[in-house]
Amino acid sequence: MVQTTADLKQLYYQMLRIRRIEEAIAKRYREQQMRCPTHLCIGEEAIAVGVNAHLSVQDKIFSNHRGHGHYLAKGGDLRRLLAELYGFAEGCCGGRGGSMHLTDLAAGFIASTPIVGGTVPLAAGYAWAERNKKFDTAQGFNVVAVFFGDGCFEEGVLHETMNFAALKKLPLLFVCENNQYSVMTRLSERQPDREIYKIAAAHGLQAASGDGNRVDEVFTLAETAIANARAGHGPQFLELHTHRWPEHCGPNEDDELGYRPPGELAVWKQRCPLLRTRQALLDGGLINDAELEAMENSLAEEIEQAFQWALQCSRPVVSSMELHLYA
Ligand SMILES: Cc1ncc(C[n+]2csc(CCOP(=O)(O)OP(=O)(O)O)c2C)c(N)n1
Ligand SMILES: [Mg+2]
Repeated sequence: MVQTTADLKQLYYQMLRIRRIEEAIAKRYREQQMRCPTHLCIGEEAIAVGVNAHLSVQDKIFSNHRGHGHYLAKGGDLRRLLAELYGFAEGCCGGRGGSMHLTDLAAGFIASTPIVGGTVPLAAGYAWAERNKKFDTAQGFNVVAVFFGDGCFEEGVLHETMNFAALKKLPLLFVCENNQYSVMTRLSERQPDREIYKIAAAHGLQAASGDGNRVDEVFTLAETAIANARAGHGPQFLELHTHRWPEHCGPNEDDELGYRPPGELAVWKQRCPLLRTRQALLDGGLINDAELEAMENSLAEEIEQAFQWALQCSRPVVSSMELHLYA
């Protein structure tokens, strides 16, 4: 449970930070200097923030194509994220990966990849290594979390990995961001009418579902799941309901394409995770306008400085072309 006002404010600040960074990326993306496909997480910030609030640097996470929020919430370096989007050598992946290949080992963000389901077995391998370490009764296991979408639930490798994780009692948290869509195809057109988390439970995982747009709910569900994994109770699964606001890939909105039922996006915008938390803070007299403005100002400055840093970086040199290749 979110215990203190300071905690709730911190969760709000982290969500706001991701939102403002994603908006700034969207704005600059239109200048056509970032030449990599970019999937924004606007509307889905509460999941990254609520889960990562319980993970230390010793705990590791893996992510997918929509990974900026996960990277930032885990403490990944903003400047190196931006440099990566521009393809510069100082980027977190040396400018070779772009938006969908992020890493920040110092923060415990191991990797994201664009192959749907690609990082799921990698996360299990990491969790298996943690499971095989000597158990520290005071601290428990280091936990590994892997973030993926509802579309990934249709990948065989996810089900094989859930089976393996249950068998080996891995300290692994599966986080399914169910935003109802795989690109432009609704869940109801792709999967029979059944709940994702119940299928995970059938694989032998401890599984729960909740409102992924309520950061306090995500925080509480993740707290229990991560404590269970840490204590050696085996793999955990969270299905969190949410919605992506922008187009699947790129900086724009695409509601005019008509793949969502009319009005659906507007309903989800009313369920904005930031709006709800800000209202709760204001209603409780826990924050005032001056504090909210100070948050906005400090973020605007941080983001501007990070872009300035990233924009003076340099292209990878040709002689480095064959480095980091494995064949
Ligand atoms: C194995 C594989 N199949 C197809 C794709 C193309 N693809 C990229 S993202 C995506 C949709 C993924 O949907 P979901 O997992 O729900 O994540 P979301 O984009 O909704 O966050 C697809 C099909 C891919 N990258 N990898
Ligand atoms: Mg989806």
